[in-house]
Amino acid sequence: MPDTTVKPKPATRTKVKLKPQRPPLYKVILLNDDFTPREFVVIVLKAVFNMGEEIAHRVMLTAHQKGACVIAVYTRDVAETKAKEATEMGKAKGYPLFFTTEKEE
Ligand code: TYC
Repeated sequence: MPDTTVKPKPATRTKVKLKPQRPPLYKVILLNDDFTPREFVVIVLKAVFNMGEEIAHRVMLTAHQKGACVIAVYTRDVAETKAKEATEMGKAKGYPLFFTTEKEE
């Protein structure tokens, strides 16, 4: 008689390595222009990016001298919302102040 008993399979395990997934981060970049008053740039940096006076002033000067300055890093949604909000503050006053975002490598 053939052996028809069902034999249990030997236990096999597949190791699934779970890599913790971090969301990609986006830089918010402040661009220089020739028209927005320096003090107004400082006001926007303080209001939208929660900077203190000293840091905001230093960041504004860096953009003024170098043409642009990375000011913060956030998840995509937060970066885009803050860049838009800050750009809108300038627009409301008729200034060409501009904040953009860029994915971090
Ligand atoms: N360059 C502007 C001026 O001389 C000031 C300024 C600084 C504007 C930084 C934008 O991102 C900026 N009035």
